[in-house]
Amino acid sequence: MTDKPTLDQWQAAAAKEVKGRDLTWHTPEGIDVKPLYTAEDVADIDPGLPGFAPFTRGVRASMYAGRPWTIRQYAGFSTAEASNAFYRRNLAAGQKGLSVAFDLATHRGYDSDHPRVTGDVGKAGVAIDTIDDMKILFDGIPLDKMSVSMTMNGAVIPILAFFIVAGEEQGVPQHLLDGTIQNDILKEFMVRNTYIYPPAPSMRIISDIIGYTSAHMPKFNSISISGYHMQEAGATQLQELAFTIADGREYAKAAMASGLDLDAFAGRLSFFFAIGMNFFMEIAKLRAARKLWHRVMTDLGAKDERSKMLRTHCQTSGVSLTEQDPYNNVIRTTVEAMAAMLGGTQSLHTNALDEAIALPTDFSARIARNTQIVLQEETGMTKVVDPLGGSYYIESLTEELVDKAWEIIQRVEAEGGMAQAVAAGWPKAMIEEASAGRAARVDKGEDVIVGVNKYKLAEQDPIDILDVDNVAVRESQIARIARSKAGRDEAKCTAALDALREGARATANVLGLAVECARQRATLGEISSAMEDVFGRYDTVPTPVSGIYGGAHEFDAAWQGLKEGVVSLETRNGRKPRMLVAKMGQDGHDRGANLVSSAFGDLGFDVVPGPLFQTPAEAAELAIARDVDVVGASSLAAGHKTLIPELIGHLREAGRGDIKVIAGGVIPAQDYQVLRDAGVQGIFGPGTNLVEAAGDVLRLLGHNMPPVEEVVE
Ligand code: MLC
Ligand code: 5AD
Repeated sequence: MTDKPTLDQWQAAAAKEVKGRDLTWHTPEGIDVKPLYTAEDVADIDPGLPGFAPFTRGVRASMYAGRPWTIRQYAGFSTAEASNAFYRRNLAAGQKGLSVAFDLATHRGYDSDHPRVTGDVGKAGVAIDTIDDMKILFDGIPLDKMSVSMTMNGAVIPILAFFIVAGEEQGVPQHLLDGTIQNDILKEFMVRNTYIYPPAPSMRIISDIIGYTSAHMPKFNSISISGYHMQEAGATQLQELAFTIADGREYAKAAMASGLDLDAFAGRLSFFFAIGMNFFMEIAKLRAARKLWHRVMTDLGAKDERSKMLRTHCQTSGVSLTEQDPYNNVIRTTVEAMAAMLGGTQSLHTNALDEAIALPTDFSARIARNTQIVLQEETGMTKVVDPLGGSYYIESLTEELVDKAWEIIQRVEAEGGMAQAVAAGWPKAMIEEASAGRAARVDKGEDVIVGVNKYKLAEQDPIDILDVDNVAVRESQIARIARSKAGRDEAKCTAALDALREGARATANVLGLAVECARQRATLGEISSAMEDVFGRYDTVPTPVSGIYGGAHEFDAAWQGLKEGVVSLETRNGRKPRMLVAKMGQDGHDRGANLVSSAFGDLGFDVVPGPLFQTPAEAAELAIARDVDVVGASSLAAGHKTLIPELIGHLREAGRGDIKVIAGGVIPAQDYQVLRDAGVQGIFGPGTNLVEAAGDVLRLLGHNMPPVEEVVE
């Protein structure tokens, strides 16, 4: 018998094969992943058993062998009728739970007839103005049988009130309502930006909801503490993990401070994570999250083991998907879905292949849904609980993530908790730095994205996409608001709204009062503004990071050429080229805008980072007041066909048609001609290389320079 080979012998053999090249993978999380893990790496690790503390291996003993995860596709568009029909088709085809996407007007507490939301109604989700819309949304869907998730954070009070009353009018008492409300405001202030009120009253609203649901809705998950949007905004998986657990801790503390007993509500706190392309890191992240949450809840004094279970929904990563060669997205989503299941998720949304440019069609939704059905029903993968448990790599990575995340969570605690940290701004800055670093690696070809920076197609065939006619949706919503108002008892409605306003001023539970407003047919906008009268509306100013994108390109000839171009424009015009990065409508997705501001700032542009939520008239006014050369309109929520032409109209009316307008973001090729006809002079879709885009902008501003060499072959 030969002796067993030693680790040193393996090391030598591997080094010989690769001629001494270092095979360590330095991940963005700051983890040095080795090319081999062995029993030595896990000698001190005992992950325990599924269904038992600390739940590293899963929250249920039988996991998917007993019941598979819920196939819960997030959807919503246009009117309540159209979304209801879409839900019913999907449920008939094998979807198991519902998940409602609301339009941005609804998110931000505006009725569809509000002048600030003309470009947003029905676009990125369904428009809900009144309890009548909510009833239509769930028509024929029994709310005591179907679990419903609603992604709502800003206008969470009117939406949850409408849901409760829709159940009531369907004959379902609130204690039987099953579902989840997102209700996670801290990440809104960090990355998603659909907040309405300032942080303090927003935190009070969350405690009110936790208090109300724990008393009256025992089956309802009061919050979905979300890391998803952090990863979408560019966070590393470690940042996503740490900040999400820290957010959870903050909410639990806030609810306790409002007088609630931890074990009375903790079992209904739930979570939500993104699952991107770093396969094993994602699996380890979910396992680490469960272990960390158990630790945090034990620390806070929870007694009931169910209070310490981290139950989560996952969604495959939208930002990992591409406009280019879009069928590759099916592959990416499948890989991500497998990571979510191997990590032990309770519920999953798989993205559609047209994700980078539009909302799903029936066709793309079918493939997305079937990705999960095939995994559940054809592969046998659900038969064994936590099949990767005991893997040297997975167990070791799980522990490393636990330790590294714990350090960040401790830092948050030391600085007064997550609400404080969010107010101080450092988590957002950390995420934006990670985002700029990732963009630089992609644009330089260091991080490969197939079809975008490697193996590019010579020609792209556009695919069929869903287009929502927001003018028609808006008109039908306005008509329904009028009908709803005509049928109500004005005096009772006003009295209910007055009671809500007074209750907000005092310490009453605002959800309880809003339920009465919903019964009296108050609209979403009316309920929101009754609270706004007391709480105020919150605004922030973007603060793009600097030096990261430019720093990564410092030694590139193309980048140097661009910087010289900027200097020559400055010499010619007597001032730096000036660009307004505009965000119009209720689209708060600011990752693209922040990246552009920061890269162009690094190049030497004078960048005016426009505030979120401007109307086209306000953006035009700001462009003129700051005398910019070019406006870059960033649109990620489908309002571009309405908002950008309006902006150009306002510039022309003011005699400043000379200010150039370019557009960037989630803009399908089908819309390019409409925008060009309206006067847009450059369009930059998803996956745009910022170095190339900057060359185009310099040429547009009159700098005579050759096309920038392709950075990546
Ligand atoms: C589960 N059950 C089992 C079992 N597994 N019972 C016996 N044996 C097993 N093996 C039981 C559970 O205990 C539970 O009952 C019931 O079955 C349902 O299972 P679940 O595991 O709780 O799943 P689910 O109901 O789907 O709830 C999952 C959740 C929830 C807890 C994560 O919060 C949820 O559905 N979240 C979805 C959030 C979402 O869709 N978000 C979209 C965001 S999109 P009981 O009685 O114990 O409850 C977004 C994008 C954007 O945000 O716009 O920015
Ligand atoms: N329908 C389906 N999916 C949606 N998403 C956002 N809005 C909708 C909608 N109305 C998904 C996308 C996006 C993520 C935030 O949620 O995947 O990346």
